[in-house]
Amino acid sequence: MGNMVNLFDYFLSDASEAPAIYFGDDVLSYARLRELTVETAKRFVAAGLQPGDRVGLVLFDSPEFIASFLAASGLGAIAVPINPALGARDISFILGDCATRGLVIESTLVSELISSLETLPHLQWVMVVRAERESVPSIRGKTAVNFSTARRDELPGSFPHPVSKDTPAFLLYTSGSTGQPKGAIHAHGDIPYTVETYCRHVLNIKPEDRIFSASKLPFAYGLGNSLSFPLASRASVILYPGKPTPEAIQDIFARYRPTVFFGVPVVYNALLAFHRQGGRLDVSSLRLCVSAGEALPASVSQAWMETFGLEILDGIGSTEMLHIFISNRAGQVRHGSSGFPVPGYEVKLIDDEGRPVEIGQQGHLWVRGESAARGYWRRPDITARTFVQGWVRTGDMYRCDPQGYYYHIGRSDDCFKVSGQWVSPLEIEDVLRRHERVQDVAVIEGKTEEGFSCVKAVVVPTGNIDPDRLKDELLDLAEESLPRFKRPKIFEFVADLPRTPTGKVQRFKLRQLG
Ligand code: 3UK
Repeated sequence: MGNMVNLFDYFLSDASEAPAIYFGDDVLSYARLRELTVETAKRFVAAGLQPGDRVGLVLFDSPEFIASFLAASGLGAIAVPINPALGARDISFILGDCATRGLVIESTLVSELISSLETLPHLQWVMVVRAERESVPSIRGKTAVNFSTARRDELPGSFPHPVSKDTPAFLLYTSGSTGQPKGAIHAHGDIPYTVETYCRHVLNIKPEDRIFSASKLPFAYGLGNSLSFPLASRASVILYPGKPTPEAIQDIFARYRPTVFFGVPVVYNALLAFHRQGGRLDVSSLRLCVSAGEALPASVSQAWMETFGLEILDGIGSTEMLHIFISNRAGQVRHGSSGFPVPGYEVKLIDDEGRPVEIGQQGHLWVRGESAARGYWRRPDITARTFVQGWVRTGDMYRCDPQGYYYHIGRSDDCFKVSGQWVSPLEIEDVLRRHERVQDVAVIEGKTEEGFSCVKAVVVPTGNIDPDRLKDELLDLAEESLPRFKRPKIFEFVADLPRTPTGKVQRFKLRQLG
């Protein structure tokens, strides 16, 4: 124990006047962030938070999020960031699942949660952030206080709490593509490991960098982008509490002039559409763009390059691995590929029987590296299925070309066979997306009238279209570029595709709709 720095010291020991956070009109220096974090820890002490206790954070991207996260770590407690866009049911499921003792929550979100909070037996106190004056609602059986005026007690003499690299520090809940949320357990050593690997070898962030992530802090991707990487590099981060629409991102680019931008593929696609329709996006401050969360279509990557003269570094990461472990590198981008393994991570592609596949063949992607979660919170069953002999099973199908570049084929459960041959939704989606009236598309397994498997395309068209005509044109496009078994037999036109809060298409939902 104690052979490793607590995350509080890792980030805040060197508290200078350099800017750490841009938030609206505020600029917080490292010294100010340390102060805010210490004050937050004192509030947690007064509320009775003990080492090992869980504390839920239902907060927008803000200085209070970072201060609460690092204050919990400083006290040896376990922070549980929760996406504030989730509904009351999901939020209270998570708070109940890991039996949080305390909760820090936005004032605009607390009222609709009161009745479900009252049913949580382990919850003792709630701190409300950004509450107007003293107006904090009462919650039966709980102590509810205003964060800014909450009582503070002295820090324990042992602050920051001594830890090892394996001491749990935070839980990140993920539902994957299906099922109930499960909490990946991450320890104090995991964040520093992502900083020494992906951040150092791929991003190479300098103190002069200003970072902006359209993906939010409660997700592993956003947590790395907006907390771990800028703060460990003594750079600065721009925090935006609202929805990252193209208009909002345009304003942020113009006002704060970020040098590094992180997004998911749908965000890049929306920014390109916005720019085409005359919205002026000033990217002149950017030196690096990163995409993760789902495969970045080659067409989007190419269009971004042509429009803005900037590469997008696509890379695959996961909640279980905490951040990106296969990535493209600046100057060596292959459109449509996730790149090659990041130093510090080992990957393998294996067939259904666990044997390594030949170069060029697709296989199940497994990964190994020291930022891997220690398991799922109190779920020995699914922990044993995902974490196997030091390896993490990603659930993704990949192939590796002779140059060592990895290509995402799809989720293991998104792939299907037509006429006995494997079909990847992504390849077909890429072809259909070339049509100018296709705004979005997802390919799933359909059934012919005879009950044979076939390709079904669920299409979101742009504007008013004649469905029969669009269908014919899409079939022409498919004929030009795809072998017969990969051409869609069934088309469905819809207004929207179901997506996870992180922007991944939920193909399983489309399959269930039939
Ligand atoms: C998929 C990708 C193709 C893949 C994440 C960066 O997305 C993140 O974590 P999640 O736990 O999802 C993990 C799954 O998402 N995926 C992610 N990136 C890519 N597929 N190309 C990509 N570039 O199925 C993976 O198994 O939500 C991303 C950093 C941290 C993260 N947690």
